[in-house]
Amino acid sequence: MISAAATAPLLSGERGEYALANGEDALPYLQTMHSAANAGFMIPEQVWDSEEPTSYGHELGRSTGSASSLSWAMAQYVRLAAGVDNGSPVERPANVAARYASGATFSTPELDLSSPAALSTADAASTTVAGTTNASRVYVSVNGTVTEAPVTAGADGVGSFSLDVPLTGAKNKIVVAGVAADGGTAQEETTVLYYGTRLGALADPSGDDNGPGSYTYPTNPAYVPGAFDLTGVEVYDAGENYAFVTTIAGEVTNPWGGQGISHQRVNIYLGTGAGGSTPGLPGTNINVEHGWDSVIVTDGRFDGAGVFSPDGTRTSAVSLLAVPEARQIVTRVPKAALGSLDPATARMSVAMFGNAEAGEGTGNVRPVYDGDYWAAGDPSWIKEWRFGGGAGVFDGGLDSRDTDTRDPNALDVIVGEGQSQAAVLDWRAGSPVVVPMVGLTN
Ligand SMILES: [Ca+2]
Ligand SMILES: [Ca+2]
Ligand SMILES: [Ca+2]
Repeated sequence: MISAAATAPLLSGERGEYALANGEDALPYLQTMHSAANAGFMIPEQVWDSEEPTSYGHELGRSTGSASSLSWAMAQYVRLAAGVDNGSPVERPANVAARYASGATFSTPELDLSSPAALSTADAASTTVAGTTNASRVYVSVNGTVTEAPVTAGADGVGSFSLDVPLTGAKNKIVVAGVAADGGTAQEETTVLYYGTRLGALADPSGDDNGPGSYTYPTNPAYVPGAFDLTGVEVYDAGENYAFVTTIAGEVTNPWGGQGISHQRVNIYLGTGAGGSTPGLPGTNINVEHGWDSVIVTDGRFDGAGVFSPDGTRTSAVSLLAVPEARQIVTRVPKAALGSLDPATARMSVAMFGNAEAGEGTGNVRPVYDGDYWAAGDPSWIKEWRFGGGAGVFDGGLDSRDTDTRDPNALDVIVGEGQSQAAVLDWRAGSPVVVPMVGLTN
């Protein structure tokens, strides 16, 4: 609200009330507010507080063009005028005065949380909040619902508490407050995640978000390091849904206002492991090791997310939840959308792409271009907005926008035990490359 060279008249009113409460003359503050009013006696939100001329024509002590009148400022003027007339502020909330104006100081109790661990994922819809404190009372809030946790007295006045609390969402904010006998307080906060019953996970190393070893990110700073670096996928049974939790090494950012995410496009292909190598979705430039029945697409933009069948039909919507604190992207998939496939026993291929707008590449997948072409940056937007280190150059006449689609557009994939991603994604050795199907482990 207050910029470098503008000031808020209403704050003069607050200063005036402070002066009044200290037995000082508050009239100059009232006059300062009065002077800021415009020709219609309306007090603005901000006035210019500098002699420097501006291209906007602002004048010292006059409105910057902000809200006039600002009802908050007008009300403050009336409060101060009434206070000056009264000889003291006309309103002083008793609880606030008792806390801050009595001169009393309060103790800050010790409060240590031993459980739950910050950003841990609970394996049931409840968690135990436990710790030690010398406070006389402890309150636990989960997503705003408050319960008192009984404190058991211990040696040296340090007691303990332990309370099982229900987790009511995926992301559960837990606030623990300790209240000392004199009313002093201490507070601790933590977040616990809950996605359902864990079915298993796939792990991936960090630092391999370079496809076959040569791929580079677009240079625009929106593409933060690690944005396409898979570190794992965990799968949870959540009643009507499965939750597929993709974790990345970089920050989960959303600069373009997507549904939780702006950059990533994750494909998780599911099948029974039967059949031979089968093409992935158009634009991916990959094959999947075996036949697949469904692919879960996680993408925050252009209505790109959903469950798709091999013929490209969207068979189900999915819901996305970004959990930046834990670098997670959660995709909830209705169980019915996967038919008889059970993720606990299915085989799956996981691949990370950069998403694209219509017209940037086939199937909302961002293309990868030749390394030298990309590095030359001609035209300059190629380097800024596309991936390099692959094959081909931009051609606006092609649906793929790419003269060579032998190279996979995947930045990172999950490979099996003993396999090398660099070898798996090496299109020069054979194209299309074949991404392995793997099963969940615990
Ligand atoms: Ca990785
Ligand atoms: Ca290419
Ligand atoms: Ca990998």
